[in-house]
Amino acid sequence: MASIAVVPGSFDPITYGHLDIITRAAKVFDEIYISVLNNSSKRPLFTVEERMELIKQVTKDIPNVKVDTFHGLLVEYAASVNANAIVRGLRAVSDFEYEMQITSMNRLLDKGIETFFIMTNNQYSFLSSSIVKEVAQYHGEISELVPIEVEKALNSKFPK
Ligand code: COD
Repeated sequence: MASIAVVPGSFDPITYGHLDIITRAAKVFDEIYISVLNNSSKRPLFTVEERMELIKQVTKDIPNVKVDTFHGLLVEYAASVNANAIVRGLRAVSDFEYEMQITSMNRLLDKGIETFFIMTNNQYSFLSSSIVKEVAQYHGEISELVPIEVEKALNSKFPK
């Protein structure tokens, strides 16, 4: 049986921290779905389509990656693509509480799915989409935080 994992998230936008987790997960699982949550109650900077397009561009060299979107419950979506695993990244102790909460809820909703955690690369332990957006808004240097495609997209959202 093929091992299929979902890497879910907001990815608003994708950063080198996300990309590191995706690259490492793609070495372990046969197939990876990078799945962007479509949540109408949030006000993201990038549309779902823009976020998916950026993810496609920056993962084009990873053959076993598919880019998708979902709404509603993650476990129901994971079942719909025959995934048997969810992969999440862990940056710091502060992530742990939130991750434990959603993992416990997901296990309550679907006992067949396992969640795997990949510890961040130290280099990216401080990195989040929110922090990148904040720096980009004030035209700070972000080239070490996001791929060039994402940097360009951020610059066009925050013109000088
Ligand atoms: N280093 C390592 N990992 C990182 C880094 C970094 N620098 N930055 C982000 N990550 C990891 C995050 O820890 C996360 O695992 C992943 O990358 C995605 O991060 P985000 O911030 O883009 O996405 P989140 O955390 O907002 O995604 C939340 C979900 C969409 C997964 C969640 O809201 C969800 O499952 N919603 C669906 C509703 C549902 O099923 N609810 C029931 C469970 S409570």
